[in-house]
Amino acid sequence: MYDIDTVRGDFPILSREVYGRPLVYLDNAATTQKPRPVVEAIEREYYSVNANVHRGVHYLSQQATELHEAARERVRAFIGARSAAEVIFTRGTTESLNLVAASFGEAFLHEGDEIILTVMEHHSDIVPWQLLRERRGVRLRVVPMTDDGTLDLDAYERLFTPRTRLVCCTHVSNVLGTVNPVRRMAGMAHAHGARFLVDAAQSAPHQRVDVERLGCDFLTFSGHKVYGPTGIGVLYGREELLDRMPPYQGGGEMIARVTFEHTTYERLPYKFEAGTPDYVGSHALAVALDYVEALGLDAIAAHEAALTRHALERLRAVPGLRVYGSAPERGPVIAFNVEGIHPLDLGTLLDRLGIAIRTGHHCAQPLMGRCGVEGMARASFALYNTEAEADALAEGIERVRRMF
Ligand code: C6P
Repeated sequence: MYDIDTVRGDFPILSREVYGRPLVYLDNAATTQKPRPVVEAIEREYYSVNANVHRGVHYLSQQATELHEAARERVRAFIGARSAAEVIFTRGTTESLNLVAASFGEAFLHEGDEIILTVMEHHSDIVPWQLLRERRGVRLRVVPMTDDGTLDLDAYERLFTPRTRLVCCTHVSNVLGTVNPVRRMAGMAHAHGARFLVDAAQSAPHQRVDVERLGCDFLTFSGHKVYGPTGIGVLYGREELLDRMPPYQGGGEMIARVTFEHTTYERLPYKFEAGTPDYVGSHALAVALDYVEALGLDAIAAHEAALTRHALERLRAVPGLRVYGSAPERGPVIAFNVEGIHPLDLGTLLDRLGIAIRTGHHCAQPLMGRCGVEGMARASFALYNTEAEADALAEGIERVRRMF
């Protein structure tokens, strides 16, 4: 187990106050705070290396390019991809998913083809497929879940038809915390000749995501949820698929040769990276991954699991509080409502106590519908949270309850 005080010392923002109270930051599923090495890496690169990548013959450009490509290799190792050509830098999970929808859709999907999603997908893994449905006439089918927040795998199996081409599934639900059995689900998809995409936005910060072990064809995650900067994210794709997919956007970086009559494209991964990339962000993301790996993903997972157990125990003891989702395997996310209190009021009043949680539909309105609510409150934990903070949350909720 790592030393939590030392860890917290790496995150200056955790020692600030809001409304004169110590900050209790429990909105980590939305975005995580940044450790010093990440912020310092950004400062260092802008102050001493900054130059555009892949273009210049000059020293700084070459150095910036080396950092950017080293970051790609860092990500490759982090997700266990076979080749750095399979790692595409994007703006985040949302852009990664839109890229797959546009480009895989263009290359492989035709009218009447089917895509399977799950009822617990984030809007980022729903709307791009609906846009594709409008363009291409594909059909969307949805895996239901049982009342405890577990995907119904029998129903999943029954959704496959000879027209199923792709399955897209979140690894960990950003609302229920459910860890979905994506390895098994990928195997089932492959048995039906379909491809499998894992949205790892909520898993990459908390557990090892190894693309070979998971057996997925695509995987997406966001830098800002894994202690890196905003504006950088990753799309992993199998090389043989990416090779057959057309570019997503056109511009500099992604071309081999341009004439007005005809353009040829760069090799992977550059074919999918039009324009100046966020080379400072990629380097800072690599530093964030170094940070996480230095602490150890297993140690982080153990810390967060113990914390989530403790928080669940405390929250379940609050009268009138209902936790959504009780899947046996869960990530450090707890969504709940308290009888008689609107989640927005709860969030606003907790904020006055210095406690930051998220409230609303969590960009998962179909899931809200399945749970029969408009919105929920949600606490989500990270590697720097403590049992004392979970206690502060439970006590804060009790205090708000007494006001109603
Ligand atoms: N969920 C949350 O508070 P972006 O915004 O592109 O970095 O990530 C989108 C996204 C995709 N999939 C899942 C499972 C997610 O949880 C998210 C982001 C945040 O739950 C913001 S809505």
